Amino acid sequence: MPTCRICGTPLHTFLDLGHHPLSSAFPAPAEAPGAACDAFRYRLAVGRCERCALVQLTDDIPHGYRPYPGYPYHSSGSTVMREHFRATGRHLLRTELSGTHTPFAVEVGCTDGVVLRCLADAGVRTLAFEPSGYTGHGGIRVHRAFLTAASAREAVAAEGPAQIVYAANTVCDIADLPGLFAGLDELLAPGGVFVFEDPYFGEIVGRTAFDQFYDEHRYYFTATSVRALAERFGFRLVGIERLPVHGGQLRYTLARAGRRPPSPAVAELLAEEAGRGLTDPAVLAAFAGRVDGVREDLVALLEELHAAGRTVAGYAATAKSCTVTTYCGLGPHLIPYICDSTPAKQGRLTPGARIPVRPPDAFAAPYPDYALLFAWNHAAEIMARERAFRAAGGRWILYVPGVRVV
Ligand code: DWN
Repeated sequence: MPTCRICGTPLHTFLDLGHHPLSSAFPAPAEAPGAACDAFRYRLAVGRCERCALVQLTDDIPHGYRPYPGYPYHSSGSTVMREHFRATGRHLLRTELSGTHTPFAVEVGCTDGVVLRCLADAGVRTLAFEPSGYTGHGGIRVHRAFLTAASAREAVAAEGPAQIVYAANTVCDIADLPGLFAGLDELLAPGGVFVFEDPYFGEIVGRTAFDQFYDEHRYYFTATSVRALAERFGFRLVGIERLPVHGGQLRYTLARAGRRPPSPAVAELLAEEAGRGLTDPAVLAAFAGRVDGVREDLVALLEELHAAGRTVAGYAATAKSCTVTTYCGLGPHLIPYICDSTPAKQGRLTPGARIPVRPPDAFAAPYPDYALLFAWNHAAEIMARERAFRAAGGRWILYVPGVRVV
């Protein structure tokens, strides 16, 4: 029986989406299916800890399959995300870093470093812990290591303690959360804070956004589970903000126990989660039923369009699209290609489904009749940019929170 990675209590598995390839394993067309980077499969099932309520993948991915060389994701691929991270930098300067003499800020998993760049431009000393080997950090200093007690001690010896450690879309990926908290304990100044943002499980359930489940996200946090996690490691959840990006995220602020009272927003969200019964078995069973319904509706729509001779392309070969194509059994017969703006994905095939990835300008050459929007979290930005598609008679297919054509 799978057990909680944090407290060892049995997990209640509420969703099993079958066996999936790694969401960032885009093979070259010449790679033979059996030997290609997308040949590896893991079971994509999600469970909730009976004790600390932490929602997590039930199965571990064996060491050696990740991280990937040349990780193909970078935060600045979207105008909205770039502006979100710049605004985050300004927000941290105004709040946690204001009034601090020679402040020192650390980011864990910075990809292209938009937040740290913003802080560095304002005179803050910055350092990123980024083990992936990704190199496009825009000139900020990077320590190519995970944040652990040992790597934190090295940083403190060289730089002194940090006023803030920040992470976006990273904590949910980290296998060794006890190691991360040991690193935070070493690295943070006594009054320092850990601020992190990740997809909110409450939004995943509310929107039936099952495609947020994939190998890179081991944990799906709630205020309730983050409070328990923080307290286990000597910290306290003192702040919560709702963020509209990536389909609905939460930004959590943790301080050392006894250093800062929680803001009213913490108690409010804890009460809301209790009222919703967010991780009650009946609520989770209903969610799993809705996920099945989305699959049925999406497959039926795509088969109907195919039978009617209508053309359909995918838009954005997201990590989320791997979950959708694998779980729904979609391949090139229903989606002959996906257009994506990431050069490292173009000319390759999507993991498992093996749908060719084309550059964005292939979208208009010619336009398909329908476009299945896998980056639904960027819908406003993409639909505005691609308004000529609608003007030419094209229609978008969305599947979150339910399947519909717009
Ligand atoms: O946590 C994670 C986050 C936040 O992003 C990672 N583990 C992986 C990644 O997930 P994703 O791939 O589902 O993220 P996005 O931001 O929904 O999609 C990015 C992909 O979409 C890239 O391949 C680029 C593509 N894209 C595009 O082709 N045109 C994105 C936009 C905004 C566009 O206009």
